[in-house]
Amino acid sequence: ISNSNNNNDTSLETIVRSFQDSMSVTKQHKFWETQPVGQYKDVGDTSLPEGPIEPPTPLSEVKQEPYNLPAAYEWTTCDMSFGETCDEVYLLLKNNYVEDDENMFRFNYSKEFLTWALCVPGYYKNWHIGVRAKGSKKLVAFITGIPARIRVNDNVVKMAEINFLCVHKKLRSKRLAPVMIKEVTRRVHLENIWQAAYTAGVVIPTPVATCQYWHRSLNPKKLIDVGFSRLGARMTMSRTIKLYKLPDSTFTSGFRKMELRDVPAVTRLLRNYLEKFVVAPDLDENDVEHWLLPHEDVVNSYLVESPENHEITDFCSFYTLPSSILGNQSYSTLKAAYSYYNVATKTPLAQLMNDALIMAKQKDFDVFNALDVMHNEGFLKDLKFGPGDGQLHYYLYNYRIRKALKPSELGLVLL
Ligand code: MYA
Repeated sequence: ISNSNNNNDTSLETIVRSFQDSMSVTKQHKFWETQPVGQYKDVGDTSLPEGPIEPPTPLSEVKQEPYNLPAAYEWTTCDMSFGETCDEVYLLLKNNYVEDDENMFRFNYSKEFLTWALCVPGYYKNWHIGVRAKGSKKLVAFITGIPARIRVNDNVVKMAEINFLCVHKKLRSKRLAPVMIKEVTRRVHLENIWQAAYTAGVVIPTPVATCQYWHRSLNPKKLIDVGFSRLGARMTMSRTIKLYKLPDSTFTSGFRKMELRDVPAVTRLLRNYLEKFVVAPDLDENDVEHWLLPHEDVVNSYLVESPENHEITDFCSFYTLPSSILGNQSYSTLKAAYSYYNVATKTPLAQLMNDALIMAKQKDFDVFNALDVMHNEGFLKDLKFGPGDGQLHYYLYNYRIRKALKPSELGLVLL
């Protein structure tokens, strides 16, 4: 999670953090040093081959029983289609999941969103893993995997996307996370899948890319009131409101909401676009229907249909991820839109994304966030996005790439 209080690299905090990040390669990683991931000692060694770090083992050699948890805890499979379980997962994450560096905001994924993010085409229910206290049956930890085909350079690799790793605040620093990671790994291996992709705000061995969040204010007064952003130098509130004002309606003719009948054309557009990146998902029509068809309060998608020949030439999308505002008298929720997949072949990308901003404003979002992945750098500054203070590191498990990627070489957005 990131906020707009980017201090242009002068604050003590920023200096300390960049120092810590540069020192993180000297930190010990008792767990990660044992895993088939890029190790710091190998950074810069271009003689190592690209691809799997270790070969698959025969399925009969994969451990058949779950890893041991501390005696007071037990594994549980979280059936997200079961209302009560979905409620428990929702509450665990609402109260214990990712916060910004200053602990002002915490992600508040909705139940609808969690079900969408987890019950994907071909999902495995037993990759939605919980830990309960044996006595009270209270859910205290969670980790998930979903299946995906990810292309790295010329190879399409079956992978798990790992997300929603969460340990209750009262159980932190007890080495529960490594057990959970090993257990999800075991269950992924049982499906004969040997690679994974994941993102995290922390630096561990070894990022394949480090991206930055950018933020575009839609409701600057609220963002300033809750401490998400600050009034710029020589700026008044009314000048700031004027600066971020957007038109009431979109600009591009033929711009409309995506519909079910558009799935084949959007799939073609997206597949063709994602070819340009080193790491990107390999999406078929089923995936596009699941991930990109508009879904109220979860994902919004728009496209440009040429008024002349009805060709679909451009596409943009964003997902809904509110954050709880911790300890503010007047506001409890920050409504944030996150840029997802965007493709411009005819409309200028900045114009397309300005229309996305207008739609987000119409839908009452407070802020529009985007990573500097894909071609996003081409519109961020023009559309008045500012750099955030949060970084997001991308990782691959059991897959080496020769050198770190630039954010613009990534064609993958994880939720
Ligand atoms: S990223 C979101 C992570 N969640 C949060 O930030 C929510 C708030 N925080 C927490 O709930 C806890 O602090 C967590 C750690 C659960 C994060 N990714 O149990 P510990 C390592 C990977 O004592 P705790 C997301 O969901 C840490 O470096 N490793 O620590 C993607 C140390 O290892 P080492 C992490 O604070 C997750 C060890 O854990 C992360 O109580 C991808 C300490 O364990 C992290 N975000 O709990 C997971 N944070 O000593 C990897 C800490 O070696 C998937 N650690 O440094 C790998 C692929 C698996 C599938 C493979 C299939 C083939």
